Amino acid sequence: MTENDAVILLTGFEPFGGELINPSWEVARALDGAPIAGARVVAQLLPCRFRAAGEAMQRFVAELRPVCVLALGQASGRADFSIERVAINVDDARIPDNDGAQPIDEPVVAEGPAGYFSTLPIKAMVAGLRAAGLPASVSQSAGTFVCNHVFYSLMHSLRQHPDVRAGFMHLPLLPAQASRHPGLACMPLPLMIEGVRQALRIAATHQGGDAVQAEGQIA
Ligand code: PCA
Repeated sequence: MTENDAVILLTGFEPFGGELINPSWEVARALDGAPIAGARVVAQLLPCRFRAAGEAMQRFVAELRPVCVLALGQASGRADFSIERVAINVDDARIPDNDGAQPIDEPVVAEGPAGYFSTLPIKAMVAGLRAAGLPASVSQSAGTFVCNHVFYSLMHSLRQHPDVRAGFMHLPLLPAQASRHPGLACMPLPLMIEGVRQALRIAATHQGGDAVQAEGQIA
């Protein structure tokens, strides 16, 4: 691996909402520098602050010119690798971010489209993870907090570059976190790292259109 290798940008968040750790950053930093499909993973930390995180994501994309981007976030209560389908143009915060900001029904990007779809092969990623014995699903909503804001900012900054595959994956809590929230699902860190490594490999190498398999939900 050299400095000239193609870059896969992998982001994680700082802790928020009273947590002391965020699995998304623990996974991202563990994979920093990893070779995947001839490219090199570059991990970057995002603040859990609406404005700063969106701006940081746009800066990382502009500076690193990645061939593929996967943003990771924590989703308390989710039980598996949760691959997001769509980012929507709204901030609606149930709790304040780490800056104390709590936007309600504000657009991520004024005059931006209502939403952007992930450009990752999300169903091939779900299928590949399951085939490797790892639990995964397509998620129809990344929420309306900082993760969705970053996901939307990412897709907006790449709207003229459809060749760059980009998207978002939520992760469960780590066991130490779940020990303080009885009943919530969790996953050990080594398994998370392995799943994200496999997901990145599929994201970077999958040929053609996405896999065709039903991963929808009935309301
Ligand atoms: N999860 C939050 C923001 C940061 C994170 O890891 C979310 O789902 O919006």
